[in-house]
Amino acid sequence: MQTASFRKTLLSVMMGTLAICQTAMSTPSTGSALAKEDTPQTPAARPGAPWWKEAVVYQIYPRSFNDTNGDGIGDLNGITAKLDYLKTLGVDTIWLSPHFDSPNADNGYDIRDYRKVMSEFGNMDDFDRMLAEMKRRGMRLIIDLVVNHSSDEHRWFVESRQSKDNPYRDYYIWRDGRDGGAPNNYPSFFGGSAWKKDEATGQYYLHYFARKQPDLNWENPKVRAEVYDIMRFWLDKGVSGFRMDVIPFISKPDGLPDLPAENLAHPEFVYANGPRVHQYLQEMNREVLSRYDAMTVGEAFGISFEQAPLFTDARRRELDMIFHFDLVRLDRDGWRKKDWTLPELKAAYAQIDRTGGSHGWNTSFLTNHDNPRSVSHFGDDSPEWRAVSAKALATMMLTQRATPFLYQGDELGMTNYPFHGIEDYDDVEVKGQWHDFVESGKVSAEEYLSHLRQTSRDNARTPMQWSAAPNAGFTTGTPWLAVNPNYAQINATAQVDDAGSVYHHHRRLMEVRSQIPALIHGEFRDLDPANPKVFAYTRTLDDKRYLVLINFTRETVAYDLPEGLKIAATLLDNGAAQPPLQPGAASVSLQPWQATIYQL
Ligand code: TEU
Ligand code: CA
Repeated sequence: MQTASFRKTLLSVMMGTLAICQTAMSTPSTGSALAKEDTPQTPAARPGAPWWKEAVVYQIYPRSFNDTNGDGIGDLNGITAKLDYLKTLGVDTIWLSPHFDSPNADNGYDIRDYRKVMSEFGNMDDFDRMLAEMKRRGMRLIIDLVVNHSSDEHRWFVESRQSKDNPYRDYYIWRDGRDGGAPNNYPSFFGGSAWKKDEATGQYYLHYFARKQPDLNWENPKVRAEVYDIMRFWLDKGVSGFRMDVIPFISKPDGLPDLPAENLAHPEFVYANGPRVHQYLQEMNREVLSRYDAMTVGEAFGISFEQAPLFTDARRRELDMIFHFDLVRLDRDGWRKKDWTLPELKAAYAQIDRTGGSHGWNTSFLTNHDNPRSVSHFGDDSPEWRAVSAKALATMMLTQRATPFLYQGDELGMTNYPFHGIEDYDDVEVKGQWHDFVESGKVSAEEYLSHLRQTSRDNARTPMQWSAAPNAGFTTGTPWLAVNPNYAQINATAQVDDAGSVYHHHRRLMEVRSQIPALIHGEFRDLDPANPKVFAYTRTLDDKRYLVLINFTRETVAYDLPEGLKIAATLLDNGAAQPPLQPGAASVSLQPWQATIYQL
C-alpha cells in the first residue's frame, strides 16, 4: 500500500526521531514532564503517574445519548441527567464528540463556530452546568478538537471564498484548476475529488472530507494562532483536554503533487505524512498544552505503529496518546469487510503495546462513533453468546497497558443495527460511497450493502438504549436515527438491576483496574501469540503478576498454562460457568467465551 519513496521518507523521519531522542536523553532536562519520563524504565506503582494514564474514558456521541426536550436529538442536559449512571459505572473522564455550532453535514465534525454550543444540544449555560456537575462528581471532560477543517459556513470560510485578496483567503487551501479539472488527483474520504471549484473566484478549495468541510491552511500562522486561542478558551472554562480529529492531516504535502496510483484507495497514508505536522504539534504544545494539566489523544488515522512514537514519545512534547486504527480496522478495507483471525488481533495488541515504549502511552478501544459495535465485530452478537462475549471483550479492553476508551452503549453490549436498504443510513460517508461505487456501476447495490451492514459507522450511532420504554427511553419524540429494535432486551435499566449483566461486568472491571496498579502500569506479555482460540497474557508489576485468559470461541477449550505458570487465585471472571479451580492449577477448562483475570 505504501510506495517505496514514501517508505524512504518514513525511514528518514524515523532516523530523525532517533537523533532527537538521543539528544533529549543526553541533555539535562529542564521540564518536569521530561524529568519524570526519563526516570528508569522498570514499571512500578506510580503515585506520581499522570491522571490520564489511570483514567477510564467514556465517549459520548451527544446526538445519540439522551434527549430531554423531545426533538429526537440528544442534548447536553441529557448528559447531565445521566452523570450518576456514568459515575456508578466507574468512568472518571468523558470524551464528548463535537458539541459546537454546526450545520451538521457530518454530525458536528463540521464546525461553524468553535466558541458556541450547537443549538440542538443546548447553550453555553447548559454546557457550564454539565461541566460543573461533572466536576462535582470528580469527573473530567475532554472535548473534540476538529481543526483539520471547519464548516464551509464558518465565518472564516465565508470570507475566504469572497475574493482572492480577502484577508481570510489564506485560512484555507486554494489552487487553480489543471486542464479544466481539479488541481490534482486527491480523493475525498467521503467520495469524489478532494477539490471543489468555487464560482466566486474560479479556484478550487481542498476538502479531505465532505465539500462542507474545507481544510484549514496550517501553513498560515494566523490559523494556528486562532486554533490555540480556541483551545485556551475551552481549557480556561475547565475542560481537561482534547481528542484531536484526524490531527496528522494538518500539514499538507509540499507542492500537493498527485498521489501515486497505489495510494489512491488509501490516501490517509500520504495525507497523514505532511512535512510539518510535528513542528505544528510541538508549537501547539509549547503555546498551549504545556501550560495546562491537559491530556491529549490524537486520532491517528494513516499513522503506522512505527510512526506512533513520533507523536507520543513524551520527550518530543507533542501528544500524550494516539488512537491506532490497525486494530479496529483489522478486518476491513474501507467499506469492505474481510475475515480476521485471533492471532492477527493479538499481534495488533502486542504492537500497540510496544509503540508506547518507556516514554509513551497508549489507548485501548474496540470501537467509537466511526466503527461497528464491538460485540458484533469482535464478539458474537447472537442471543446466546452476546452478553458473555461482550464481557469477554470488556475484560480484554480494560486490562491493557493503555488508557481505555469505552464507547457509549458498549457497556450494555449494544449490537449493530439490522439495516435493510440504503434509505436506512444517515451517514455522509455512505452517501459519497454509494455515488462512487454503486451509482457508477463499479459495485452492485447488493454487494455494497452486504458489507456496509457490518462496517457502517451508523451501527454505533443508533440511540442509546436506556430502558424498555418507547424509543428505548432515548426520546419522547422521533429519534433522528432509528433505535435498534432489540432495546426491549438490551437496555440500561434492565442491566443496572441485574448483577450478572454486561454493565455490571464493566463496573467490576473498572473497580478492579482502579485498585490494582499492575493492571494499569504492569508489563504486558502475550504468552501464546499463535493460539487461534485463546488470548493469554500476563500483566506484571514488581512481584505482582496477573494472568488474563480469554476464550474467543463457542467451544470449551482445555488450556495448559505455558511456562510452568500456576494460578494462585481467581480475581474476576465474566460469569461463563467454569468449574472451580484448585490453587496451583496449571491447566484450565475454558468455557465458551470465558474471560478470567487470575492472580499468579
Ligand atoms: O474520522 C476520520 C477517520 O479516521 C475515519 O474514520 C473516517 O471517518 C472514515 O471512516 C474513513 O473511511 C474523523 C471523525 O471521527 C469522523 O467522525 C469524521 O467524519 C471525520 O474525522 C471528519 O471530521
Ligand atoms: Ca434534544
